[in-house]
This record gives sequence, C-alpha cells and structure tokens, in this order.
Amino acid sequence: MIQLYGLRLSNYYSLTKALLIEKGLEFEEVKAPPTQEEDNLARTPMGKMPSIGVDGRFMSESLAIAAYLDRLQPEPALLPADPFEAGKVVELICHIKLDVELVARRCLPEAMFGQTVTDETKETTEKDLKKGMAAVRRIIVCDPYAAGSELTLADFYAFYCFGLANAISQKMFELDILAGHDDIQALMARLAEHPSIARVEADKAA
Ligand SMILES: N[C@@H](CCC(=O)N[C@@H](CS)C(=O)NCC(=O)O)C(=O)O
Repeated sequence: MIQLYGLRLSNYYSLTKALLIEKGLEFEEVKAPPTQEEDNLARTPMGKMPSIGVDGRFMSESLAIAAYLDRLQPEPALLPADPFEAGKVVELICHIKLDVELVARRCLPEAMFGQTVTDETKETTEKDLKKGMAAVRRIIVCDPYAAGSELTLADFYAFYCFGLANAISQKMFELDILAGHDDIQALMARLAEHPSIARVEADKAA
C-alpha cells in the first residue's frame, strides 16, 4: 500500500492523489504539513508536499511520482506510446508548471497567507505570468484534451496548476489568465468532472 503524505489543500498533493485514483492504486493519506523537521525531510528533501512512501522508501516531486506510478500501473496510460509525443506531453507540463504555476507562486504569500511581497515581485510576476501563458498557448492543444485527443498527465497539471495560478493572479492583479482562452476554460470544466479529479475535489470539500 502506498502512503501519500501532505495536506489536501495542496494542489500538487491533490494532483498526485488524482493520479493514484486514476491508476486504481491502493493508497492511504497521511497528514503531513510541509516542515523542515527531519522526519519530513527524509521523505521530501525540500520539506515540500506531496511525498509518497512505498515499503519504507520515499519519493518527492509530483512529476517523479507520476513517472513512477505510470510504470507501476501502466493502465490507463498517461503518456502516449509514441516517444516523441510522450516528450511533448512532458514539455507542456514543464511550461505549465515552471512558467505559469511557479511564477504565480511568487505572490502566494500575499495572495493566500496574509503576508506581503515587494512591488518589484508583483511587477515581475505579472509580466512573467503573461509570458508563461503565451508560451503555453503556443503548444497546448485542448482538442479535446490538453495535449490532443487523449487524456494525459498534462491534463492533471493543467487542472491543478492553472487553478492555483489563476486564483493568485485574480487576487493580486485582477488578471484572469484564462480570459480569452475559451478552449482552456472548457478543458478546465471538463476536467473538473473527470471522475478521479472530481473525487479529490469532493474529498477536499468534505
Ligand atoms: N515541484 C514540487 C512542488 C511542490 C510544492 O510546491 N508544494 C507546496 C504545496 S503545493 C509546498 O509544499 N509548499 C511549502 C514549502 O514550499 O515549504 C512538486 O511538483 O511536487
């Protein structure tokens, strides 16, 4: 049985939980806030969530965990069989994760935790967010799924990264990063009803 460590409020914890459900794997949730305590660092060296435990061994980073889960339980496949297309899915994930979500995250302390970030941080975040979205726009397909005709890992990253990034962006800049991207908005609505994601979101609200 796999242990999933973290908190339900985390978007990457939620993403990883949705993947475990999608793959039909047995797992248990273990509440573990992000700390710099030794027991947490042993599971996740930056102290972040999520991490997983497998027979006493640990792994952090959602993308690493996703790669592991996809090999552990190949069906349903979340990466295309074609090597180039599989690489393109990971490329899309990298841009969504690094150039949109991680950029918006710079303002997370002010947007969600009552702290303040500098004006310079706000300025560069807004500018870089627009640049990141323009980059994603060039490669995201949304017909009907993020990377094309099949549901892939990129859909899970789209749902959980755009969700957080847009919440931050709207709060900080009154900027809806999905405005004008009707196809991405439609994708987000479709994914919200996808069974594994819907279950994660329902558990979170319970
Ligand atoms: N690259 C990591 C990011 C994980 C991450 O940013 N986790 C956040 C919660 S969603 C966290 O633990 N933040 C607390 C901290 O940075 O100390 C992944 O994909 O798993």
